[in-house]
Amino acid sequence: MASKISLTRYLVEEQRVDGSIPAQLRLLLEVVARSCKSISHAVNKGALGGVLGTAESENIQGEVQKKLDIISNEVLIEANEWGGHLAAMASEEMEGIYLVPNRYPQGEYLLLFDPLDGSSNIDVNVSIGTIFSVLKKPEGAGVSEQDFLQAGCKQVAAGYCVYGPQTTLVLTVGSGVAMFTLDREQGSFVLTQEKMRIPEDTKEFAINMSNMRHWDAPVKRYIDECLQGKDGPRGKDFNMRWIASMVTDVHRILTRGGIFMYPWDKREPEKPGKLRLMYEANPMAWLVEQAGGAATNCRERILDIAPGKLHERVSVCLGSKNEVERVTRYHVEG
Ligand code: P6P
Repeated sequence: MASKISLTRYLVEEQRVDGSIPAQLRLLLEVVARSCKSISHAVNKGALGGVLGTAESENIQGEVQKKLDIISNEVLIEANEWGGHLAAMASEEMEGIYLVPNRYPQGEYLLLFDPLDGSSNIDVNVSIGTIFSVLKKPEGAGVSEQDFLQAGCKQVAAGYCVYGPQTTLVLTVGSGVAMFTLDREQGSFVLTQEKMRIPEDTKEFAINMSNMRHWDAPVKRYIDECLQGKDGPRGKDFNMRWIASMVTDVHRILTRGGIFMYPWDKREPEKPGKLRLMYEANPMAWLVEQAGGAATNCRERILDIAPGKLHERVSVCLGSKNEVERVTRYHVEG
């Protein structure tokens, strides 16, 4: 039986291949992975751990926070602040950036995360997850929110961890996408798939259909054509999935293909979309592109978008390349 390759061994061997994982970045990724193990443990306890339900607070997004949102955020902050690999962190759950306290050494990386994506699914035992993105801190003394405002193509690492039937960590440092499954007996993440690939075509779309009446015309056209099935212009039947946890919908797409869409709609026309650019769309877009897929805001490549604000939102269309290109074409054609 082939020996199990741990996350640590994978990162060390990748570093030997192309030097894409300097020691400090490897340390950061291993600390994030350990944090995900802790969050998985808390999530798996559920009602037995007294961690379900809402906290008496809202986040910067104006969303009621779940107890596990706050617990997950604290786990990531506490695990990463002392190691000397980070200068600061940013989270969906915090309004401003979190500077590494002066009592700890300052590092050269910036870590951004959605500590627990899909929180509305926590209390009903549906898969949720952590999404993270790593940037290099620009040269110069100190660190500010401005230093975080880098396009997604500047990421040096990105990944997520799904807390589902298995706890699965998916990661890229720019040389493909690798998947690790938590071996609870050993307490370590074990490599279970390398070079994940998204098929260029698909018969499966993921979108919240209840918003149909609010969509822009190109989105309505694309979904309507899918719904017409093999007798329609697409000449094939489509299936639909919507888990309402981006991390889980994206994991399905990385595993078997598909297209995920959360487009702009008329409900809040001043917002470009619901999902956040810096710590949801950017990491997922890089993972998808590294697996041979595509990711746009329905018009332009997500990874090219120059961010203006830390918590800015974006319209998202990602997954199987040929489907994303069709949706983007419909928007550009008008
Ligand atoms: P809706 C979860 O709250 C999230 O940010 C994503 O993980 C998910 O794809 C989306 O929102 C679900 O939104 O409007 O369908 O509940």
